[in-house]
Amino acid sequence: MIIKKFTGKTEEDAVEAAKKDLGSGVVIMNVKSVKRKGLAGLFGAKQMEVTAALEEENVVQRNVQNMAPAAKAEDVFAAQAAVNAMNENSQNLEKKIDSLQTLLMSRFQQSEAEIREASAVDGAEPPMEEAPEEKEQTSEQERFIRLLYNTMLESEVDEKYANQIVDDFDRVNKPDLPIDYILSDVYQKMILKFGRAEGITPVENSPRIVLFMGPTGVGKTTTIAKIASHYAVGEKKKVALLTADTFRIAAVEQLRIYANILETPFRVIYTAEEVQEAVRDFNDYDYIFMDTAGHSHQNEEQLEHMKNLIETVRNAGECQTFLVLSATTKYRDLMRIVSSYKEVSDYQLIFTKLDETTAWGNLLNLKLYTDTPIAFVTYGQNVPNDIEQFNPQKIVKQILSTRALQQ
Ligand SMILES: Nc1nc2c(ncn2[C@@H]2O[C@H](COP(=O)(O)OP(=O)(O)OP(=O)(O)O)[C@@H](O)[C@H]2O)c(=O)[nH]1
Ligand SMILES: [Mg+2]
Repeated sequence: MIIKKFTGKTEEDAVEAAKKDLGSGVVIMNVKSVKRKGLAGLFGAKQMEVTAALEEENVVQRNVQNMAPAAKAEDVFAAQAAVNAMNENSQNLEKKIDSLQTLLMSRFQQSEAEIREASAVDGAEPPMEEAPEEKEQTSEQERFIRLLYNTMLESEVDEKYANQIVDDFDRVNKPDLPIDYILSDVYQKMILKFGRAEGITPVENSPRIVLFMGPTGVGKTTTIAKIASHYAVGEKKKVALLTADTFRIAAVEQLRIYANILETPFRVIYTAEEVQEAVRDFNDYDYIFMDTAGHSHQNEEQLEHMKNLIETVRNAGECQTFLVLSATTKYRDLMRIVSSYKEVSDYQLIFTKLDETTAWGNLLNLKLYTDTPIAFVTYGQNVPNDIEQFNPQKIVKQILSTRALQQ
């Protein structure tokens, strides 16, 4: 894998530079605003920096195109190792996972000691004692990969995906590969699997309409309040709040209270005409956030209603749709929920209540099951603070260091 940083005046410029250098298969792993180097930086000029990665397969493909078939496996590995060794940014990334490594290594050493103790009690030979060095190494790697695999399962990564990650790794495995390389490789692969969501993007000369849908009680209204507060207070944008949740009076009041606090206009929407009217009336606003009624994925009538509403809103203006899911929901139920939205194309995911679970693997499961990126996560009831843009690095660290391991 190649990991490199690129800078530009805007995020688009930096992404463009990454694509120019690494090709269109590049995946953007991180975006941040940085001070410019040199004198420009002193005067506060900022620029955007993106961290871009190119999957191993792509690197490998580029490097082996002209190699003789017999030499491929070894040479591919050598080429890849060289790329990794030369890549300073890759080393920086590895530094970041130092703490994770320490945690996993101590767990690994502990389980190795347990194996030795058990064999001593049995009076059996310690495993692999007579084996050649290479075999011992291979075995240590296998045990480490199994530890990573079990850790993923503890975080409730679905077996199918945990196997995929481990199998991906096995394809490039080599007997003398150090286990910190294995960890860094698995970590990077998982980050790439998460990809990167578009998030909420502004529209020029018309409002960005953002519609939130999802099951009951997952935190849709609370999440809207957090996001609306970010734009209205943090970014001083013109924000309007709408709700189509007319099923419960309390639901209307909940959003009205937030609208009052944020001093933004608020409207209850009953019909398609009212959607169009609202979009016309708030035409000079930056963002229109729209709440909807939570519903069971088993209620066909409500789902039909939701699909019609989305179509109306999409026809009325520049709409982005977010499906809000709770991380505390079982994976099986999450699969059923997203299946019920299969006719709604082109949405992004928000996961709430990360503070109430250690089943972070569900986020990876859902991303892979739906091929839909995660844009935001929320981790508490506090408005506006308990929300952040989805950060794959952070969640992968959590997946690979379950609470069970930290105890
Ligand atoms: N622990 C935790 N609680 C949350 C989070 N987000 C929302 N909640 C709580 O979940 C409950 C439901 O939140 P709402 O925002 O009303 O959920 P909703 O999806 O709008 O619910 P309906 O409109 O009834 O479908 C409230 O008690 C929120 O405070 C979160 O990230 N963590
Ligand atoms: Mg609600």
